[in-house]
Amino acid sequence: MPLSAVTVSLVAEAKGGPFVFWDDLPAACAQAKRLGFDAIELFAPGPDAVSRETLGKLLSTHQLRLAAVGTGAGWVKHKLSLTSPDADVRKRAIDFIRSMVDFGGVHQAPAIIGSMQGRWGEGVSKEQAIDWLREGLNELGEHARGYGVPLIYEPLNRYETNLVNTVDAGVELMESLATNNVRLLADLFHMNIEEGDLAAALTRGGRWIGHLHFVDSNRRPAGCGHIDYAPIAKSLKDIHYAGYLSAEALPWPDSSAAAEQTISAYRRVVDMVESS
Ligand code: LER
Ligand code: MN
Repeated sequence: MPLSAVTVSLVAEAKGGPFVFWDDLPAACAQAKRLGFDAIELFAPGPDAVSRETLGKLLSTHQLRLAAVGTGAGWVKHKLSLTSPDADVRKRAIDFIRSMVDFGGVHQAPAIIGSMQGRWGEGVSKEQAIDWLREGLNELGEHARGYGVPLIYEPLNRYETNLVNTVDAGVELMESLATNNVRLLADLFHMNIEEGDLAAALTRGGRWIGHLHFVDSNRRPAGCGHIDYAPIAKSLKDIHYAGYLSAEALPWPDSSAAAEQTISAYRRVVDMVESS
């Protein structure tokens, strides 16, 4: 059965982005627990944003798990990308993500590569960019293995990357890797833009789907847009999905209401999974 998670951002440069809770990690953990979430997903500025002890204590006090950690700050703060034409930038991108794998790994949480994948163009061919992306995923996927967690790779919609936009393209990339320790993130917002049929894409993604961003078509909390969750629940059952439905959604109309809306939508989806 899928588990529930809610996002918390501590990244000032990401203001306006699709994260439910902002800035105050202890308050976010208390509220996540009060509403019945299983976990939080943390978008942090870097590996030193919260000490291992502080985060461990918050998680244990509130009996929450860490679902995943985002690495997007490497892009929004430092403009690092795995496919930059500049070898030094690519190296610093790998180093940053490795430190985020360590940051999450000690709490048994995987790191997510989304915006740090970058894009091809400006002198870099698509083939070259995909080769660099593969190299990064192979190295970082093997590093994550040391913590017993996968590395999570996220296809994004066409306005955010031109590398991999769909679940099918993501599966093709996964199958071309040397490591077997990378899994796909299915973000329903990106999928709503790129997929013909969300549920069918999830079914084709099958065992490669390792994490899910639970959100609606307009990036508001699930239930506030036009995504039909019934066929999605059926697909999740068919692929035996036991990962997180993690709310990466706008804090709309505000953080508390978005979290409450998400947990009730999550419960409805779990009911649909059970009864499908
Ligand atoms: C970005 O649009 C996104 O969906 C994030 O999860 C990746 O950084
Ligand atoms: Mn996402």
